[in-house]
Amino acid sequence: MKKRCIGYERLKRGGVVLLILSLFLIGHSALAAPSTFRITIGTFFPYYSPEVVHIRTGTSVSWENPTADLHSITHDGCQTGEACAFDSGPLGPNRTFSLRQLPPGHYSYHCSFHPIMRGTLVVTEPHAPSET
Ligand SMILES: [Cu+2]
Repeated sequence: MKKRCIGYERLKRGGVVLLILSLFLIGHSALAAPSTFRITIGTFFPYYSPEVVHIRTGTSVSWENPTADLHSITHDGCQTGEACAFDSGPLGPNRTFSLRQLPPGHYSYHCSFHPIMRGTLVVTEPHAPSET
């Protein structure tokens, strides 16, 4: 009788471990595949397509350069002397620049090689009531 009780306890403990393990795996797979917003760099307008992008915090954003030229994704603040939020540096053909964990804000950016190339990235909180 006592032996049977121990066996049941062991089974119950095993079930709890399995439950925790499955929850961990679900959480892990969600982390392994974060959503990414893709922006394509072009030689003609819009140079960053789409030109204006709205994302939620936690969403990654990546810029792909399918052109034959060097470009950059440079936050305007890097040039004006304000806070420099991001700067890809020279991004060669077929290269990708990715950003994640960007704080909420309104980021205007440009290409340091071709100042005519401009884009805007707006990052908002997941439950922000509205944006300005
Ligand atoms: Cu450029």
